[in-house]
Amino acid sequence: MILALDETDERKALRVAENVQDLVDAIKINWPLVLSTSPEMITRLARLAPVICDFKIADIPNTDRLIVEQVRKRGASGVIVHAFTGTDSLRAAVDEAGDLDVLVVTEMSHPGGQEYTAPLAERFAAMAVEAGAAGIIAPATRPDRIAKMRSIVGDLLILSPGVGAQGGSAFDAIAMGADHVIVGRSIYAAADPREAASKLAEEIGKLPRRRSPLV
Ligand code: OMP
Repeated sequence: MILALDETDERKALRVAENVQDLVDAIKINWPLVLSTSPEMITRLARLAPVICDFKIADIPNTDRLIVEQVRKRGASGVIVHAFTGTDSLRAAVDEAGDLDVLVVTEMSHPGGQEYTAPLAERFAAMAVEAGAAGIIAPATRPDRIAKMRSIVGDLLILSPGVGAQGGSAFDAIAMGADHVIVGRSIYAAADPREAASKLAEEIGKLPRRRSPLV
């Protein structure tokens, strides 16, 4: 399980991260928390758990490369990148990544994800394999699509957001082939984040583990 820490109050964010660090495989940080605090938050969280920078990088190859370089220098373990910018941009990100896991967005989990990302998701998944990415992001809100993506990416990691607040189920996502679920509001906005994370861990624990934890 990966915590999506989109909490914008710095103290609350750190409190949640400290409370659940032993229950999660990684912490994902996105623009809301980076912009409400500072990029230093990446390094601070990396002392608690592996950090994935969800910057959904989508630019020309040189800019992608420069962003990935900064993410790596901050001590992150993974970075999320879009594929729609093309093979050259994706390759630039992977080439710069070194030990950093590049995770490629395929089909997005929200309803709008069906408009533009879903029709191209299979190509994005194939691009991730060809570019040498570590894994992909596929929607827990449409678990059948996780199974489809698994058939394309083989042993690559599949991280699956959309659990809880967006209506997806952690159990179904893992059962359909995800390695990790990404969970935000259902944990950090819960009255008791640790209890919420424990319940999810228990739910996932009922399934055989596909592989060892991220990083
Ligand atoms: P909750 O809906 O609060 O659990 O948060 C989900 C997290 O996953 C957020 O940080 C989203 O930005 C992220 N996410 C999606 O929800 N859908 C996607 O298709 C892709 C992502 C992502 O790349 O992590």
